[in-house]
Amino acid sequence: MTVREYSHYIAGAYEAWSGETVERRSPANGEPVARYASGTPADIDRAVEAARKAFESGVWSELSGMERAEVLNRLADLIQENFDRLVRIEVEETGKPIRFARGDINGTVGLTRYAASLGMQMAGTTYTNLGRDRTALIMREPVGVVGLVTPWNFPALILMQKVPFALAAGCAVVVKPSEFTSGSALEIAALASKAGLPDGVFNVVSGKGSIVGQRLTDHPGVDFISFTGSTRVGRNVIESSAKNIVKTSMELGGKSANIVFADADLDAAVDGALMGVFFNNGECCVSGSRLFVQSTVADDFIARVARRASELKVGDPFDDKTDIGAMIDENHFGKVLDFVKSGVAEGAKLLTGGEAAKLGAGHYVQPTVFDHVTPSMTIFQEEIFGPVLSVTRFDTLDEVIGLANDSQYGLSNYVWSKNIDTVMTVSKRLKSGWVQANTIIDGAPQLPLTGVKGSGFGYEMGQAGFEEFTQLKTLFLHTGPRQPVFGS
Ligand code: TXE
Repeated sequence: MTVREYSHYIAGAYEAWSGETVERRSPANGEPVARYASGTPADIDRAVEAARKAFESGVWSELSGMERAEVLNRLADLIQENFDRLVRIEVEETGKPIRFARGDINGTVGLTRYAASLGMQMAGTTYTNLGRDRTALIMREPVGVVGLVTPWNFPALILMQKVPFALAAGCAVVVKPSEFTSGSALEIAALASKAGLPDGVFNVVSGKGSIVGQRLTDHPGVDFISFTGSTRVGRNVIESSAKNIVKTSMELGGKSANIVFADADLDAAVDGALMGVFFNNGECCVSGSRLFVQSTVADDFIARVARRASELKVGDPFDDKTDIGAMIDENHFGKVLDFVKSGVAEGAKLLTGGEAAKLGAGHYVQPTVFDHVTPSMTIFQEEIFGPVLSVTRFDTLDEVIGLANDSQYGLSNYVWSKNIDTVMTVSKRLKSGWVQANTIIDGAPQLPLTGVKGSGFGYEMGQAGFEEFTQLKTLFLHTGPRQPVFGS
């Protein structure tokens, strides 16, 4: 296998690099797959300067929405043309099953085309009812130079939940991708240049979070930081933003409830329970990792979930039939297994899995299901970010709302019931930015994602996600003779 090598992408080109590198080994087999420049604060400074220069020159920010949309749609075409290569990079670097990586890259195309259309409709408001000679224009402008920090679980998808929206608004961006999975960001930036994006509008600096991530979020030349990652680092980024008084958007962790009422389509809900926690190896912020099942159907339902989980295929991410691939790295793999141990030690009932799946040099975890999990247990409260399901039984609607909301997080929740009253009542009372009914981890570029509580704030995708990259300026316009205030 050839090892892909990258340096930073700044001002429309890969820079020459002779400094330290970060080596990425495939979590599936331990083989080296990529080498990135291990950036320094000076690299971030150069990238921010390039972005500032491009932004202020107007070469992108002053184009019409139509012109920006043309470039973004060409970028979407180029992503499609490079589909297989981008899918391969995602699988090599993340260890996720290839069918999910294909979904991710397809997702980036949809997000890019949707964002292009929003850019064409970027508009403000005019007030003509303020009285004679008085008009106000509320103008929507790009926020400026944007710092984007992205994680490893959906390297291309989360990148493109941000980048095309920022570009459609007229911003210039500096991206700091995860040090585990920087390949797709570095490739997509070069594709954007090929699509006609002016130099300096889309820059990528690779390297460690504590060095380049920290410098980007501390940088006084950045107007807005959009971060996706852990709550711990998110808090740190908010602290940095206080120094420079810049706006931030935080998409952090989650511990979503997946609630199954007895009157649900139970076949669909069994599949939903599996999808909820085993999709993307369980390394998913909107994972339905806490399953709540109504007692009257619980024994049979939980037995079916556990049996189906035990039949899932764990292994080679490049195999089309694989359901669960490798954990992102050895450290995270160890953390997931420690959570499993805590579940056993704290008295949850292990129904299936619970160990590493021994498959060569990769970091694989068996699909794991725990029953009789209670709110005092670690596995009920902490984001595990692996293929580990916690199951809790409930009797009444009020009881399950209390259980579901007993979490530091509030990103997404799910409810399964054929009763519209149940669905509406539960949806309204759940404390999260997103609720899905009779489906799970579904979505579309038009739908904003946001969190409450420890899951963060700010919007990603949808009209609201686009508006994050804009700001309003009010122009109050007086025409005709003006009545003096201080005499004549
Ligand atoms: O995230 P980090 P990690 C959760 C999940 C996972 C845990 C740890 O629970 O197990 O976080 O993952 C950059 N200043 N999620 O360690 O460290 C870093 O380089 C600025 C949830 O990978 O938060 C990377 O680009 N940036 C989540 C990004 O922050 C810094 C997705 C995220 O890394 C930095 C991923 C610093 N001081 C993990 N330190 C979700 N919401 O989907 C690191 N970074």
